Amino acid sequence: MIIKDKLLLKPEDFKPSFIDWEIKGVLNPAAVRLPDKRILLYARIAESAVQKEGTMLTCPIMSSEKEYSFAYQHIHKKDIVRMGRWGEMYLKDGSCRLPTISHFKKVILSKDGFNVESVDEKPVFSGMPGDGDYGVEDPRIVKIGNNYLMTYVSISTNEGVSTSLAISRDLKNWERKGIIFREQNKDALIFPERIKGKYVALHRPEGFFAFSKPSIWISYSPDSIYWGRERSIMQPRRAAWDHDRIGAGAPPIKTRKGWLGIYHGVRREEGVTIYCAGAFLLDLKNPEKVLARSYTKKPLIEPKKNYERSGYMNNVIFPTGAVLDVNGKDLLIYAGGADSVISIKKISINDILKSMEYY
Ligand code: MAN
Repeated sequence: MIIKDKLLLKPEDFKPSFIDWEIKGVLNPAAVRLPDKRILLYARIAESAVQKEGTMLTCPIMSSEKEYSFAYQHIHKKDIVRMGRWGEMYLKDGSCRLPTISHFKKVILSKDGFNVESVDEKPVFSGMPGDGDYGVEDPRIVKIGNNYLMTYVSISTNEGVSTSLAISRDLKNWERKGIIFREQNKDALIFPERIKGKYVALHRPEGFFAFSKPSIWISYSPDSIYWGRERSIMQPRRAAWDHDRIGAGAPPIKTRKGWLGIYHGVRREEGVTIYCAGAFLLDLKNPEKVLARSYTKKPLIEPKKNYERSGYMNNVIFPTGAVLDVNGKDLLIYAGGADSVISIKKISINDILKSMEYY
């Protein structure tokens, strides 16, 4: 199988939000084709203060403008350094829960998906108190009718690691709809069209690990806000590259053979955790029915490149975006590498369909 790949974005391509901050990773982007045929990415920027004595925001958390202004006026000077302003967003020092805080930046790619045309300086989407106090991560965007729907991981003090939904018509102004899949549920994405009148999503509740391993679930909704009729449709497999946990990656692409999805699977081998990417095919009319899946011994993509083997988290390929090439025959997969960089992989859809085991 021929995979054409390219390292697209790395931390040095972006400016940290504050002096004395550093970008630890540029990863796990949403990808969607724009009406002018170029491709838009929402890149996740994970950053933190450089850890040295007296620097600000060692454990950043989103705060409200009111809280920020109060502190600015009333708190002793030395404490002010523990707060910061980030465009329209306000941060303060929080309890140490996450080593980095993430927001999204907009990147425009050429029509072929391989060249970066522009990178926005300001965040296009960040967490806020009550919806990602500890940041937002791993977005997925689909267009349904005139609306763009974005699912993203929101990490909040009271709601933990959940999945939220936001809707936009212009990819700039987002209406936040709140949490759709509650605590310890991520890797959620919505299908690009309704099936039998219902919105369809894949998601990944963590479950009780000793009983069932984290697997891919399906869920339906009449309005994209309230979800139900859930069940697990794909599970980790014994002695496979996806032995320990799996999660849906990019929103599925409609092909004549079925819904083609790209997912990640994790295994631990001799103390090393490895994230690979695989493919699956779901029935067009009944997406609960898994028609095919990458063989247990052969993932679609293994973390083989240097930028996937070493970085913030070694041995990680984490696909979150997939767009059909302008030729209609190839798939452009956008993925995080080692939780540090973003790459593109171009693979022919026929090759992907041939690489799977059919049930
Ligand atoms: C989890 C999440 C992702 C991350 C992977 C690999 O699934 O934290 O954001 O990319 O792990 O570390």
